[in-house]
Amino acid sequence: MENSMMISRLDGILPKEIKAFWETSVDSTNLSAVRLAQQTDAQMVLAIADEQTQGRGRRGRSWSSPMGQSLYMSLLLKRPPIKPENASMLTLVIGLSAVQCVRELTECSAQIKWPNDAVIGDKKICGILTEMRVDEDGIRHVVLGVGVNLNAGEFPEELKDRATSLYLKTGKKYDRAETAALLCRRFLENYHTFLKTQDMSGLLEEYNGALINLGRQVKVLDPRGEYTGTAGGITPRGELRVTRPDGKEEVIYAGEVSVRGLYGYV
Ligand code: BTX
Repeated sequence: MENSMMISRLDGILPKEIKAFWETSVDSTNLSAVRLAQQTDAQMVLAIADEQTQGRGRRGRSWSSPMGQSLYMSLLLKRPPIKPENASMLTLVIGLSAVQCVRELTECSAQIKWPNDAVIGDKKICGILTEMRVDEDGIRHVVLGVGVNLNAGEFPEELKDRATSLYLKTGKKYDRAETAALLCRRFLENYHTFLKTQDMSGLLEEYNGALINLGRQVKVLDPRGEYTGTAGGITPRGELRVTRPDGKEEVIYAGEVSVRGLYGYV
């Protein structure tokens, strides 16, 4: 069922090249975006829902998405002019956009945990799930799913240690439509910069400036063997530079490995 009151709140604040749908309850907005994209010729489709019953994280994990509390949105790009091998960097582009959005809304010093979580302090404020479908003509679509914890007053026991919301941080409530529109505006600006080179060169400085891992000790969860090192910034291809204790520099690619702080999540 469509939430027409909320969709009207996006009028005039959402970039006009994006066609938006706002539903009450869906399984996952990453899935509903794919369904809704078939109903429109628009090249960019935004699916938002008040609630997700099967909100998804990466690698089969779930994303807590209770009714009306936070922003659950997916931006689908149809046939983006991007080579499939460059598409994973869009995760970093939307991650940067989410951090910019949170900073503008709250003046909180939100940071990026490479590759794409937004954190405040050592707690996750936002998660991103990028999915792509490719066919013989290249990328058919990319779906950039973003969950931003806006007005949640508490989290389930198992998330309390690592999750926070803007409300818990600032004591203020945030408008989901305004947040979605601002995030989309920041994404489009960054996306245009990205398209010029199809890599992170134009966004490198800003991304590295927002990176919580920079200069910190990290544990690299490489399936071929874990190791610790010191994180540098990202490369123009969006890989993280990590220097091992013996001085050897590795560049790590998000699809293969993840990083943790030595004493916790960041
Ligand atoms: P992730 O795999 O990095 O994070 C998932 C993990 O984060 C979970 O296992 C849990 O520990 C923790 N977690 C779950 N819910 C929350 C929450 N609300 N806040 C903080 N931590 C949480 C991150 O995956 C990708 C999440 C993308 C979510 C968006 S929402 C719109 C779109 N639709 C959809 O199904 N997913 C995306």
